[in-house]
Amino acid sequence: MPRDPISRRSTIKLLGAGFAAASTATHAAAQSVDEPDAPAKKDAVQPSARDRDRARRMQWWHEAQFGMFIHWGLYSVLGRHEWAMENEAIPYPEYERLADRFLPKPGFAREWARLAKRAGQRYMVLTTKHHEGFCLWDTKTTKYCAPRQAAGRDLVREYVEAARAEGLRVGFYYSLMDWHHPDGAAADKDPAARRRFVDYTHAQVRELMTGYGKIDVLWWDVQWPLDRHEWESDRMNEMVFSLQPDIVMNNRNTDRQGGDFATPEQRIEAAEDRAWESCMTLNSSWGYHAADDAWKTPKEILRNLLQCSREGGNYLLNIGPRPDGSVPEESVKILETVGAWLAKNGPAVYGTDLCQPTRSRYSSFTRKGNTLYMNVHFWPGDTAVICGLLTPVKSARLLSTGQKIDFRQDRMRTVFSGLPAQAPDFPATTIAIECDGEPQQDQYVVRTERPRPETA
Ligand code: JFZ
Repeated sequence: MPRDPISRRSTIKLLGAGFAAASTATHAAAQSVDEPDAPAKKDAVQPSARDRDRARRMQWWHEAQFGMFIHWGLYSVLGRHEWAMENEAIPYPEYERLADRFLPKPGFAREWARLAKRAGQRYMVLTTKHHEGFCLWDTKTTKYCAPRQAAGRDLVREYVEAARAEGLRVGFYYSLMDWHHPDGAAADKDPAARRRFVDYTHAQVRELMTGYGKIDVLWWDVQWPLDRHEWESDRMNEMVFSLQPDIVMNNRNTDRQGGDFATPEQRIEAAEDRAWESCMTLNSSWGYHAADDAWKTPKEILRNLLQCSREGGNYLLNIGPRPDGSVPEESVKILETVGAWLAKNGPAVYGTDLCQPTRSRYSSFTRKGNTLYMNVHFWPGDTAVICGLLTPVKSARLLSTGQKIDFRQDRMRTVFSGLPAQAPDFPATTIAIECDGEPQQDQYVVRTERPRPETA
């Protein structure tokens, strides 16, 4: 069965427009009321006001499509995955001494931001503090932070400035779980410990939300050992929104409920009726892991990006820099390959709508309006075929060169012919197919309606 022809992305946009209109109406109505700020009324409109505002806050994020995740901290010195501290039960004094060797080179953040730009990524999300508890910014809450250790600098500030200099949106990852804080585990059972730990955390988040100008994304992570009520997450989110009215946040501080977007990890899974972002590593670690050679190929990465685009989600792709901030060459190469492809074929990815056609073993489809992008990742040779494309095709061309492509179409098959024997582009070659309406593929017509042989 063809899916709902209205894309989720367009639905989000439509809702956004509707909500914007409703918002204006509510605002006008509120102004005619004597006490527009009366607490009871304000509380009553609060949840829907936040929901209404979501479409506005999320607009840039949907358009951005592709972001850079950066896992970087003391674990980068060890180079054995960001969980090494727990996985190897490294004693605290020994782990803390890693700070002596965490020495970023000048300009590391500009290198990341330029790389993200070349990769076609439009936002960045940096681990301001991972589970290890070491803070990359200048915090008043602890001495266990880069400016007061050997690094001697506010690395978050350098990152924010670098991202802005390249025109990229700025995101902060923040781990609620903290293996270093004395109350980080006791908070679960001991109310006094919890009070201290929650206050510490709220204070850190306030610093991050006040000291660095406009922050575009707050990416919460692991909330162990407390639930959203114990974290006082609703109050924490209100504080964040009061300081950063345009920010978008995931739902990893609210028992995975609510939030602006869902965060399927290491997999692509469209969330129903809400925004989502698939985050993924390039090898199998988030933090620098010197011996992890399980690199994905540029083709795998591009196919993942195309799948996110087709299903209406964002792709947040990770790098794990070394302690000096340098990015492993394998990562650079993959990102540059994908970025070079995007520079020529961007319309097949950015600003796309949900795409109903899926059936092909050599192409990933994406769509914008009535244009179907057939992103051929395993080149079939001089002809390429789509089965059961019901929407009449008006014209076809190679996206990167504009070269016209011959085709013929009937109800069973649309055949693109006269193609080069070898793939003209890598990791995929995109055929832009102009259709007379929103492209729809019937998955079953081929099996049920195709004339069969007269004898078995
Ligand atoms: C967390 C971290 O532990 C990890 O180091 C990394 O930062 C990653 C982005 O987030 O890991 C998780 C969090 C959630 C799940 C799995 C791993 N999950 O819900 O499946």
